[in-house]
Amino acid sequence: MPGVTTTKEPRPRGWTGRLARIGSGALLGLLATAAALGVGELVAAFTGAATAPGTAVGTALINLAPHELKDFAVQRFGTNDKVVLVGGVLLALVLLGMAAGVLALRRLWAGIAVVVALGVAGMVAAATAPVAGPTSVLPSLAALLAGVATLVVLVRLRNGRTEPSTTDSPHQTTGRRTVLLAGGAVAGFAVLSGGAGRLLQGGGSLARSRARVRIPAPASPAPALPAGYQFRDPGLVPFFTPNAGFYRVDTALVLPRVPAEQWSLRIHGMAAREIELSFDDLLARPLVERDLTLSCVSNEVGGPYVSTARFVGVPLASLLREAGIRPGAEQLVSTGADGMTIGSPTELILDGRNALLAVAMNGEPLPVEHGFPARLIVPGLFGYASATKWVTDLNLTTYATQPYWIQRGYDRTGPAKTGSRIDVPKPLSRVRAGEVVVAGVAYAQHRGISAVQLSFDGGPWQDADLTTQVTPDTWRQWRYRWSAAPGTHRIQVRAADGAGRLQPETRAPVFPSGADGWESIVVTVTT
Ligand SMILES: Nc1nc2c(c(=O)[nH]1)N[C@H]1C(S)=C(S)[C@@H](COP(=O)(O)O)O[C@H]1N2
Ligand SMILES: [Mo]
Repeated sequence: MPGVTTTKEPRPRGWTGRLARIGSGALLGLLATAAALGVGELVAAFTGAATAPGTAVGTALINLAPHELKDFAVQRFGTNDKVVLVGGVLLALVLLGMAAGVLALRRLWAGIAVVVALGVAGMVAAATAPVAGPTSVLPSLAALLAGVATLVVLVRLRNGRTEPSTTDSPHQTTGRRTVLLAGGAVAGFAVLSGGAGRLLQGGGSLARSRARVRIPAPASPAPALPAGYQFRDPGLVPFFTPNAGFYRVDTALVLPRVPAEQWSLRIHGMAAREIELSFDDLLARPLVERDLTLSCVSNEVGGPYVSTARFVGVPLASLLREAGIRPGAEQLVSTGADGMTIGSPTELILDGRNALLAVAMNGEPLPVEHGFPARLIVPGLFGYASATKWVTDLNLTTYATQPYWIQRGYDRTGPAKTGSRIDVPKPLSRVRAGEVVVAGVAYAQHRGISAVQLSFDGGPWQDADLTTQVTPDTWRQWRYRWSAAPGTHRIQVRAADGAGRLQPETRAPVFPSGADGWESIVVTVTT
């Protein structure tokens, strides 16, 4: 280190000295934060992945966020919104931890106070989570203790090295080495504990449970697919969305891990008798297989949060009737293992539609991200009002009970809105003049689609060709062969549902009941 031999001043002088001091403070803080987070992950292997400090804080932020921010995140980052959130939380923790280190070199107690505050924030977040248990605070508590201990030890070592009484060069050299060794040990410990924690949290047990599940043949198979149910033009999404491509929207930062063997469903509330079912009980019942389209209230006009799959499950109405629905049970409030609560009108579940407690999707047990081992799906309702994943509890109740999204101001019923989307050509793309295929999907779950129309450059509306309707619960693809002349053109699309009701032109935002408006794209036609 330049200047060490000439200076007698133990305190850093000038901006280089100050900078060096800030740098080593930040490094100590970073190490303390890493040790804290590592220990937190390790303890969370026993208390549940959702209770790890960073995850608990992230979850709390999701639940506190105003809907505008949530909508923005879903639209801007899509399914990546969680990666962005967790990254942001970790970055904030690391920066605050570094600040704690810098403070601690001056005043140890001040640095400790920051670490304690962070740990307490984690504990509060974990304790107030929707699925909090008595042990939920332990990872953040352990992280707090590990963070403080690391900070104290490293600061003592580091300050000991530059104490006025220890400025002799030989002493300094050993001191420096000790600090470096201690720092390295802390870093190694953080990586090991964090890595072990993550490994243990994952565990192969869930994958094994899912691999063991055998879904019996449905007593009522899906009706045969009619001829012409699908167009196959390049760029068009297939009728059945593959599971890996099925859109995913939820507030779960870590996927709930519910092995089928441990799953049970409780049906209670305004019911004549309470029912509890195991997964085997469920599979022993007559299963039905249905093709259903699901969409998200957060989907913007022309957006990607709509998909279709072949589901197998138990009719929800039969389960509720078995429990004996008492008069006045207006709403079924379902709860997922992530603590999510979703309310659906009882009347709609009972009106004969294919409301399912689903266990399989496109020929396999539900993927974990789509609700393994069981989820609800009620055709005609947006996902937030019907499609509870990892469902474990069905409560027959009144509208006085306010589920998650209703507390946040969304529409109480959540009917899925009619939508239409242009998939080819892509917005702002260039196509060659001549015949150009314009194609996409349109959906109005449970009402069906009766027409899709296109307008070019504000001209008259033209009918597009439609695939054969599979069921009113599924989307239809549409296609139009356009004679494209060179230039820049605007293409607009609109659909009419089964009752002939056109999508409204007036734009509506996602909040509080789903977006409205006609999708419109601009393409350039070249000669
Ligand atoms: N347990 C649970 N279920 C949930 C959610 C959730 O956050 N947690 N999100 C709902 C929303 S808003 C939608 S749109 C659908 C999406 O289902 P998917 O991810 O399988 O497409 O799940 C619904 N079910
Ligand atoms: Mo949604």
